[in-house]
Amino acid sequence: MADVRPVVTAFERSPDRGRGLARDMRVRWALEEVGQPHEVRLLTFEAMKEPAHLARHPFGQIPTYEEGNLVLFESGAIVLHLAQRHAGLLPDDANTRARAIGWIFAALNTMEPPVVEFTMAGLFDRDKPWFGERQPVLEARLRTRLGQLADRLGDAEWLDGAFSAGDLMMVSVLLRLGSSGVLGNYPSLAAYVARGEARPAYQRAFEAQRAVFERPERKAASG
Ligand code: GTB
Repeated sequence: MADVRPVVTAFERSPDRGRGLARDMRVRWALEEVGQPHEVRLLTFEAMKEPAHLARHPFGQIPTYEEGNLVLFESGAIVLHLAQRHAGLLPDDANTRARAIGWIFAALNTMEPPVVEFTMAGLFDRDKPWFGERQPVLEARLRTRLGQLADRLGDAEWLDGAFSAGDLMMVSVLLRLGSSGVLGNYPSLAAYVARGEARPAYQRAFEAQRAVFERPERKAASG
């Protein structure tokens, strides 16, 4: 790739307080896996809604990715782009490669919605009159998918042979369940997530985003 480093956008102050749960983390992780040096542009919530950022991201969100003339939004598209441009995140064999891409979509399209619905309700809807009835429904839907995923993973290390962008995305999605305790009933999935977190590339990406939260100027600003 050219000398100019690609630029990723991330929260200036992530609501997750440095726990690596925002979606820039999966892009940072992919960049570390493929060994691509990069810059991170930190944005306030206000800046995310300004024209300069809306030109990059029609929904005013993070992450975005800039590489020369290319501007991308959607974490899945960015990770897939990186996996296709660099060695290390997709297998060479065409069919295995197609299946790994399938796992990226499964992570984003089949697993992430029930994970997000369940965790968001737990965070923001506890005071709602319908919470007591709704949350068990969301949890049951989530558990159905987790059980199916655990069945498929079995005692394998990764979802389909060697670690791929599909695993990177699946682990990123499951990480959001961390504090809920739900994964406690799925030891093979908990171990799968732990294997992902133990990868040196994940660790480097995690430390980089945590360093943003730990910055002295951020601490001064938040009192
Ligand atoms: N489908 C898009 C993608 O995959 O890139 C979704 C992007 C997205 O949801 N971005 C969020 C955002 O910009 C940040 S990651 N939100 C601001 C806005 O919409 O105005 C979601 C997120 C936020 C916070 C936590 N957390 O605190 O734990 C976790 C995840």
